[in-house]
Amino acid sequence: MTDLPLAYAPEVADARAEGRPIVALESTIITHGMPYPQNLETARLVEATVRDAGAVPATIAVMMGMVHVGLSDDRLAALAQTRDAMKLSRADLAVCLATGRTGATTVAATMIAARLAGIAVFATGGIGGVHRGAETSFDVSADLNELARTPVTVVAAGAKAILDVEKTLEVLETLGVPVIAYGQDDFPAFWSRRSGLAAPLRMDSADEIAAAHLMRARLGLEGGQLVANPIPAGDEIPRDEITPAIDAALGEASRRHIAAKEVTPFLLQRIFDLTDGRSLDANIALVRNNARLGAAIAAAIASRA
Ligand code: PSU
Repeated sequence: MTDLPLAYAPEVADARAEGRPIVALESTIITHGMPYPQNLETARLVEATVRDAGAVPATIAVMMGMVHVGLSDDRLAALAQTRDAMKLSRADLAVCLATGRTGATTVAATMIAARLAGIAVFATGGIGGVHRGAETSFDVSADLNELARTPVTVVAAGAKAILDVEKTLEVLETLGVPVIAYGQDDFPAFWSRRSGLAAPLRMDSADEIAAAHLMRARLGLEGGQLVANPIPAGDEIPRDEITPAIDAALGEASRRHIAAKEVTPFLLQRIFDLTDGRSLDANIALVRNNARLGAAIAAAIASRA
């Protein structure tokens, strides 16, 4: 494993050596999910949240031919201002490394990097999924396939409500991915606590989720777990309030023929504009909430391992 192109931040290297809990964090949310400077402030805040919850944060990004597992504050600040960072998934990770470009990792690429680094838990905002109209566009995020193949527990606030959440759940079921709602029966919808769709599984403690993670490894099951953690009640934008903004943004994306990797960043930006920034406040709150739960799960895995 020594010749892997991985560069560990000192605190992550120490935590690995000592078997202390680590939570992987992605970087597409920084480069493509939020505007500067809120993206940098949020990235720092999420790292601090993981530390306060007793784990070590490892923000993952590709720079200078290496997958950085844990970023120094200088590197984080540089990444947050990089306008042409690649948005990396399974398909383009190796090309970015081989050509020395700067790349931000999506859920899929962060899972790959976390597995290579021996990190069991990864916290983010919302996974990619099946886009609306996928029956004609075939636009399905590579995140779903990655959840089926790579054994990392991903904590997210469900799937972004810009997606076809029902079809996203169907595909996850087909792929054999455990979708575990945390503390409620409903699958959460990112900015809102409820999607109106039941999650296939429910768990109420980080310890049980850790036990299920370790049990999958004992059984030799490939693929990860999706833990769907609802946004805190005080921070949510209820579904009937966010829906008009989502519908307007989707209409605009279709009129402007926005496609492929551009769709999610475009919609997030438009919903930010249409809600006067309220969607960003909710996004920050839900990511921090996921970082806290991720730290608790990582701690429970470390204490059981
Ligand atoms: N969570 C957020 N904001 C984001 C993302 C997650 O709060 O921008 C990113 C993740 O990197 C995820 C990506 O993998 O959105 C999904 O992109 P796509 O729909 O193009 O697969």
